[in-house]
Amino acid sequence: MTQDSVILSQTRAGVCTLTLNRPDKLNAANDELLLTLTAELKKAEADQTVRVVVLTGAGRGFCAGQDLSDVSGRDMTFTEHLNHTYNPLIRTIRTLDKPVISAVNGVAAGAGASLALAGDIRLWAQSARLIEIFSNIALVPDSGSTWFLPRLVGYSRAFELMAFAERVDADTALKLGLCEHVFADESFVDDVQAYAERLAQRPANALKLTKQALNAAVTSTLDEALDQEAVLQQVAGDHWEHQEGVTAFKEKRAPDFVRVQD
Ligand code: T3D
Repeated sequence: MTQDSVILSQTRAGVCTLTLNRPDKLNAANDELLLTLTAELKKAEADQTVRVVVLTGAGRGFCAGQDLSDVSGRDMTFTEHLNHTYNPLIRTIRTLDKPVISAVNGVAAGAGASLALAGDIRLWAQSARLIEIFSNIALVPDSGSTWFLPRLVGYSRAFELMAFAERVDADTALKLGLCEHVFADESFVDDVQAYAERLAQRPANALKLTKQALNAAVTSTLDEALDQEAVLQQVAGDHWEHQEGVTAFKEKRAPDFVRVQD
């Protein structure tokens, strides 16, 4: 991978940072970017040294959605294109067995907004903004926005944001629950890395199962969620991490979920 790649990948202290790298276009997504990003996520999933994945953008944008200069003369329908590119990407993020942080460094528009929402955790820079911009070009929100946004802000607020393509700034995003933390622009990269490294110290197997349980629970009944928890709790309870957690509690020390191995 070179500095010219559409996705840059760097792993440090268990944190794999994948950077969308088309800064001149605010990281607008072409097929190469979308397919490479999906492949890099799968690589990070398979890499035992990676415990947390961070998605972010190079330059002043996070992702301006579909590259509009790349669509004319396309030999796929919209449906085919979404099924070929965006949908596998969003599914990969949500089913990845490691936490994915959307580190929204700048504007996130259209499918870029969906990408910003798709992370398990969303960290924003103070100057970031999110725009469900699809209606400006008379399209329907896609790449998961119709699923993510109403679950976070409610149906009517989601509809309003989509209908008017309103810009949501970082303070509003925090109030609405579109992000968990807002960091200063100047220290954003370091603050995200520090947060991700903290997350990387947590028990990886338990977080994998927690992600699985939460994703299932969002669309299940309480009964189904209780059953699912009971199954996954057995898997967690049989793992060495659980032993380490209990032993550390009894020995009155901090658990070490990284150094202790299977
Ligand atoms: O399968 C399918 O195709 C359907 C899927 C659809 C998914 C979607 O994402 S639809 C939505 C597509 N995205 C947009 O409509 C956003 C278009 N961009 C904008 O409206 C604005 O750029 C922003 C509001 C995001 C940011 O505005 P601003 O003023 O901060 O920046 P800018 O000056 O507009 O953009 C900077 C450069 O990036 C500029 O290039 P230039 O003039 O300096 O050479 C601009 O053309 C380029 N750029 C920004 N967004 C895109 C883009 N180039 C291509 N495609 C873009 N989406």
